Amino acid sequence: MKHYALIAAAGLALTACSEPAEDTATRDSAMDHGGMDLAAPAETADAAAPLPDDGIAPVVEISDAWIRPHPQGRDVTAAYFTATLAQGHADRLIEARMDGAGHIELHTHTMNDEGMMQMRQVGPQDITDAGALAFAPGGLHLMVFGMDPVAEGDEVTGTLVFERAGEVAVTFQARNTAPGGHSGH
Ligand SMILES: [Cu+2]
Repeated sequence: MKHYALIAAAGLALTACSEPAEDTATRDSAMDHGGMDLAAPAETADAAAPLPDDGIAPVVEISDAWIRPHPQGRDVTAAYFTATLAQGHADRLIEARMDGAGHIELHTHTMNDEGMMQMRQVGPQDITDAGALAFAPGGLHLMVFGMDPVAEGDEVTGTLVFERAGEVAVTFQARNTAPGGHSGH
């Protein structure tokens, strides 16, 4: 258990971003997004690789779109969804927008060299017909900045922008747990 302290610190880092439910005692100080342990974006060699052109226009379907209610007094939260290709073989999520939000970044959680979970901003995310592109707690998430607080039960409309499929309208349900009985990892 020699990594216990690091794991505890990682918990705070998560709290600072997208997992605010764990530790209410430290939430208020830790939710300052500017103070979180946010790693610099990594170089992604294939980020600009062209999508294979098979002549089939992709159609993207979105399910299980949800957004965490804002922690009290904060304007940063996380949102999640599952994207699948109903038609076509490859596409790429390049941007997310949400009504009332200042801006939205694509983030993920990764383990750093010291074994701590860190958030970092990532570039466009590819989706293929081999499986769903899942934004879920503990991994990829939309980091939503500057939005008026939402509460459980609210709905927030938004748009996911794909390189080929274009703009896909999405309604995010404000809720504290993932829909469909899936718990976070
Ligand atoms: Cu984040």
